[in-house]
Amino acid sequence: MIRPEFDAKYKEHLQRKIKELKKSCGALLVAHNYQRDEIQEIADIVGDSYALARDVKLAPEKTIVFCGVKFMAESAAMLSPEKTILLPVEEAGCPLADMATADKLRKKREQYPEAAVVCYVNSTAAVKAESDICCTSSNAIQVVKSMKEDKIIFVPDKNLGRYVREHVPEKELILWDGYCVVHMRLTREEVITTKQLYPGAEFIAHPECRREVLEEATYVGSTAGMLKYVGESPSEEFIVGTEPGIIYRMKRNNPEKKFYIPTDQFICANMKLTTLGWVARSLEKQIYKIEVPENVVKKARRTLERMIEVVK
Ligand code: CIZ
Ligand code: SF4
Repeated sequence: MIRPEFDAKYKEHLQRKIKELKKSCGALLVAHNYQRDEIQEIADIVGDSYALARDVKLAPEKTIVFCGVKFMAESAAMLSPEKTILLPVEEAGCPLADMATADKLRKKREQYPEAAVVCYVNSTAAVKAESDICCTSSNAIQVVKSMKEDKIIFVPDKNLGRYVREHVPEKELILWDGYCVVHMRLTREEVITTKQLYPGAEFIAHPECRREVLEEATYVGSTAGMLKYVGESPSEEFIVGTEPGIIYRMKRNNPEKKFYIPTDQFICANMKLTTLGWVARSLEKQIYKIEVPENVVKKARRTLERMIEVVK
């Protein structure tokens, strides 16, 4: 790092400024598990997209600064229509979510009229509006099992879909050809080499990873699941198969344990677009307000609420 003293001072300056701005406008700052460490340090709540949407709904604050990517802020906005949800960087999207469109999904439905549509939370509001129920990586298996239909169109992540299919063999899953551009990068070879370098470490992975990678894991789950697992497992060392932002909380909760990443190519550029400077700007200017068209909100909210009813 160039000029580390300047960076440390500047970081503190921005964090102080954000705290003051937050206080003066009564805002709540929430951050996804993949956000930068310095954002997680000052966030009021850190979690996965589902926990954040739920906590935003329960919070008394009327203004929420959502440090994450757009589909997450949209879900929070749809579940809390009375609140103002600000996304600090307008361009913070998710390439996986953009791999499915409402139009293409409607066509797929026509092809399989007897099938139900389960959409992963990593999808646009428009795709959620065309789906029957939503799911997250923590509850995808439970949601698919709960459906009365035998045939399920699972959109948009094929890796998570394949993982669910293996756990729910009684259903026929039609997979969408979408994937997370970050999790797809990790190869089995990289995992095997990292395991050889750290023979005492357990490998844990996110279901958005390739199947060959998941086969190497002792635990497969969402970021919330992984956090719980590393706390409960007797292992002292872990190779973490997901975006390394999660390691901030893993370390904080388990200071005596060690965490390794199996590739240096595992950064989600969209998640990392949000910096302290952009958060301060978001609070100062009250931007960017997330607004989902009313006709989309009605149907998409129902899709989210159905998931909440199934998993509660
Ligand atoms: O649902 C989320 O927050 C995502 C994208 C990942 C996870 O597994 O928590
Ligand atoms: Fe989207 Fe993958 Fe980034 Fe998550 S890690 S926001 S799925 S691109």
